[in-house]
Amino acid sequence: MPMDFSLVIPTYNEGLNIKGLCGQLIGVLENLHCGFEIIFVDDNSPDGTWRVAEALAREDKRVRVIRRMGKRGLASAVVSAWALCRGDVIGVIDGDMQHPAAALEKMLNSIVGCPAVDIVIASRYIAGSTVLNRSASKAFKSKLAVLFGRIFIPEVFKLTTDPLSGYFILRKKVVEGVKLTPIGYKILLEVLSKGKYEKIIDMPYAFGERKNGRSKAGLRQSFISLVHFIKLRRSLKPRVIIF
Ligand SMILES: Nc1nc2c(ncn2[C@@H]2O[C@H](COP(=O)(O)OP(=O)(O)O)[C@@H](O)[C@H]2O)c(=O)[nH]1
Ligand SMILES: [Mg+2]
Repeated sequence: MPMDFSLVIPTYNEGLNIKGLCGQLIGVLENLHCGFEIIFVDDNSPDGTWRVAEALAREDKRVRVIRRMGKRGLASAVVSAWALCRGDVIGVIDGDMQHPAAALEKMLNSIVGCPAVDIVIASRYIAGSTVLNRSASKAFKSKLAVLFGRIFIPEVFKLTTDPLSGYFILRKKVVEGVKLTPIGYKILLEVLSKGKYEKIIDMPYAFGERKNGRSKAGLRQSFISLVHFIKLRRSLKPRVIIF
């Protein structure tokens, strides 16, 4: 596959998950015969995830680690890692194994084989996708976020079936020279609002269960998402409201 791919994995207390995930990713990416790098960006996790990542990086030169000191935030971690990516296609995947490594094959094939495509989003909400055992409270919070998103930034929410997805790839030029200033979790919204792109594809996949550890997405994150929607509303062109 003629391209270089950089995949970023944001982590916070994922020490028990990343070895298995990294092995799976390397297996999938080696089969695609593309150049690749896997970049862990860890916010100095108390469980020492960065230490596990550094051991993986010592074993394989294609694995890199960024350890951020004194900073927290999924989306800001991803933005700081993307700035250091060498690939012409970049991406993001969670570090808890909810996002199957195998889905990358189709995602990468559809960007490489089609020059018009700039972003490929793994979507939980199209035909062919499955969502495993999501708790009622998570499902409710997600529905609420979609509702608020549709109210505040409808032009962004109609671009894809899963604007809150945390698993996607894009051509680096989409965000090159673009100032991304996300807060909270929803990095894709920032890309869709500010990036330079033409075609987006949604890809079905099997959204799984977290392997080990706990989710960090609590009520606080829901509130931060709401503030993010409002910030994006202000940065986008005003909507014309006709009475
Ligand atoms: N670097 C970094 N990663 C984070 C932070 N918060 C969450 N993550 C990672 O982002 C991914 C998604 O977080 P998770 O807690 O699973 O959210 P959920 O899937 O919405 O429940 C996981 O790999 C987390 O370890 C953070 O503050 N900094
Ligand atoms: Mg998760």
